[in-house]
Amino acid sequence: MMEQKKKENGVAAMAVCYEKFDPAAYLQYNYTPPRADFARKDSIVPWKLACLHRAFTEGDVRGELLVDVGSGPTLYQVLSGCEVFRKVLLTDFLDVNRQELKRWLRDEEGCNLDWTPYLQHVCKLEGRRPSDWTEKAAQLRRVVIDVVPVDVHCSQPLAPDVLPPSGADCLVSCFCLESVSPDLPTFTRALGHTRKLLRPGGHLMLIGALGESYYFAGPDVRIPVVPLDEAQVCASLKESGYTLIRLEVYTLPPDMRVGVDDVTGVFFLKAVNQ
Ligand code: U87
Repeated sequence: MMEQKKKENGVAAMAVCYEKFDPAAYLQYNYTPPRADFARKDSIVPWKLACLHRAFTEGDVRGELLVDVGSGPTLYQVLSGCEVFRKVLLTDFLDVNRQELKRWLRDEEGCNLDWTPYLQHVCKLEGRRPSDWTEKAAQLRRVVIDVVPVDVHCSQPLAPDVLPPSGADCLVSCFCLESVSPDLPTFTRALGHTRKLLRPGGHLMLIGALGESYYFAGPDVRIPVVPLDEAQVCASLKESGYTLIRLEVYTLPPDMRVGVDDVTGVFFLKAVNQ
């Protein structure tokens, strides 16, 4: 009983931290240079985009529906997947983030980040001309079917009738589970909840922070994070019922440590629900 209460308190405290999440500041901190410097191969964003490109084009990932868990205000994580899946569902806990995504999808004024260099970079990875980026933008706008609420701490993270009964064919989730979990058991449980969204044999692409204890989601918005190492990520994955295909680790060069968090590395993993 006491343990149950402590769990609930930790999760409730995280939700309170997220009330002040500032999408514009967040995008500025993490999605502009040096973290998103497309001229550098050792910048974080190009590394993430290369991992996702490879994972979606190896030939083993297919189906109809891709779900992105905890999209935040960002689109980079579905730029490769939107060429493989006919339907993409974006999700986030916060309305401010869902609104940011909807503004871009409807091609409205007031977007807090220009995704053009991202679209151009992924076109290059796909062997297309950077000028094909407008076609990729159109493709993304065509395939995104909706932007809906999600809560990874619920045993059913999405509303009951959002997904077909068989589940999604593939999940992608970037920097979400560790950034919303007060401790390792909560992270593992959240990972287990995501698996219920995925059909048997479906793939999970998970990106996350290593060694991080906090990040800023606005000038005075300090969000605590559960610090993870590779061994813990692998153990949580196994405990949640996933089978690991590949784990890659990126170590932050000193100049990528820009004071918006204390991340030391980033992991990318591809796993399968079987
Ligand atoms: C991204 N996916 O930027 N259930 O990749 C579900 C919830 C819940 C909940 C809150 C984390 C920030 C990571 C997007 C957004 C990810 N957001 C939502 C950040 C931390 C390392 C680092 C970061 C980003 C919440 C880029 C880089 C680095 C946010 C999302 C977490 N420091 N989702 N119960 N509660 N959320 O609204 O949108 O999770 Cl390079 Cl290194």
